[in-house]
Amino acid sequence: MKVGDHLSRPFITLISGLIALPGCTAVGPNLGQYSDSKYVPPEIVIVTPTIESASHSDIIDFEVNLTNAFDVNIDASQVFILDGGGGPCLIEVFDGTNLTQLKIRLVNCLGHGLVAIDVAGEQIKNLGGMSARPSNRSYGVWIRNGSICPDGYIPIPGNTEYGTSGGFCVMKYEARARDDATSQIVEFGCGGTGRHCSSIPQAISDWSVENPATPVSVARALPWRMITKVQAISECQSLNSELTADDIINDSNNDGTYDLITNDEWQTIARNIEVVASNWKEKLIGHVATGQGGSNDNRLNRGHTKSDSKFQILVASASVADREACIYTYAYYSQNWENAFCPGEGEGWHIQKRTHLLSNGYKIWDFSGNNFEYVRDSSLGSYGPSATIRELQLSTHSNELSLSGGLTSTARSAKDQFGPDLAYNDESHADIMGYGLGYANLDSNVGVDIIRGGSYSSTEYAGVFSVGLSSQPYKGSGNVGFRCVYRP
Ligand SMILES: [Ca+2]
Ligand SMILES: [Ca+2]
Ligand SMILES: [Ca+2]
Repeated sequence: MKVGDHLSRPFITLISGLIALPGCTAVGPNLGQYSDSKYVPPEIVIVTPTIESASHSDIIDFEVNLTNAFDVNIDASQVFILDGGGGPCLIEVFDGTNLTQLKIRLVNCLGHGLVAIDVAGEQIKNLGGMSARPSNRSYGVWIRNGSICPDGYIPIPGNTEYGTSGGFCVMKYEARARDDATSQIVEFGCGGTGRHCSSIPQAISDWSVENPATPVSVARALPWRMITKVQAISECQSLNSELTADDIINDSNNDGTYDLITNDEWQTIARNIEVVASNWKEKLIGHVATGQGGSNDNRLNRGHTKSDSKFQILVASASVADREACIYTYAYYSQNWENAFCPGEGEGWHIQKRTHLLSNGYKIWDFSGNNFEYVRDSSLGSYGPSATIRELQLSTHSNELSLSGGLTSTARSAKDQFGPDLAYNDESHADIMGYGLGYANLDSNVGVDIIRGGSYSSTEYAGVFSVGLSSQPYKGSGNVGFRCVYRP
């Protein structure tokens, strides 16, 4: 792939490129009077495609606008697919030598997920023979494989222990806000003007009440924050065709149900991630301390969990290409990688890798790290003191309690309510929290809000099982977001 060309650009350019508005481009030299100059390189802009999603039989056309180009000779070898699950696709180039009618078409995309493209610049030259820089990255188009899941959602295998045996669909990314008035994704996800949401008074819990928006699952832009759990439930449920709460939950129109993810659904996903070997550093599932086939360094990746003032690392957007799973992490900036791939064979692995693989082959972004995420439930009592997730298996956490607000109310121990399936017994594990599983903040006896997964600044406290109980509702938090599910 030709991804590195983009990622070697300055930071600010990359950010603006990923969230560029239709028709805009990441690099925009002011050509002005020099527009015919042989000293200004040509510019390639891939126009937003006219469709947002496609079936396997659909064609996807990307028009390409060229500026200051004199000689063009593009064929499929200069077009690169950024495969976010929707590929593979066949590439066709139309009018590859035409300065004004160049068009790129994708056909026979056979996956389920996003595809985007970019174009190399070597074969597009100005009057002086100077080559263009690589194009912008196109918007992603969702490819559907006939899945029962809505666009942007991925299927999750069920787990009878959590009452989800039929499976369900979940947002592949933390929810983004699509402005109802403009239909644009809200760039900072918080109604403010910065990554801190600092222009929003903390007293405002839900900026979207005044600025109505709809939750969508896309890679670009920052996740939806500055929202209460009550409003997050309302936003997810607003996607239903029914109007009353009872009708929504009962699915009276028999067209499935959108909702905020429950703790049972979170556990279904987290325990699925737990038993997929490639999510582990040593590609071995679970307890593989020294002498059992691995070393005591084996652990699950924690995602984007390390903020840093030097690199201005805070909450981040994602990539349409799942392969770029280390994008915008501390490791990515501090180690100055040529691209956003995590190191190693295959799709690579790093403790800050932002994707996890599910047993059905789908990938989910930021299930650990980036934003904390609400679940629907509230807690009703004390599970014991705060502890690492690994320690939830100990006798100090044997209380069995139920949660309220979800779809089931089964009483469980802390390990079964929030923790992994397997037992993790090696106390000398190299990971300070043990196996990258995360931390359980159980300080409050009764928690009105439960947040999972940790955030961009949680470091070792983050993990797919991490949990925080809060006795007060979160109001106007810049690091708490949410994720919707769809129950077919
Ligand atoms: Ca709304
Ligand atoms: Ca329904
Ligand atoms: Ca998250």
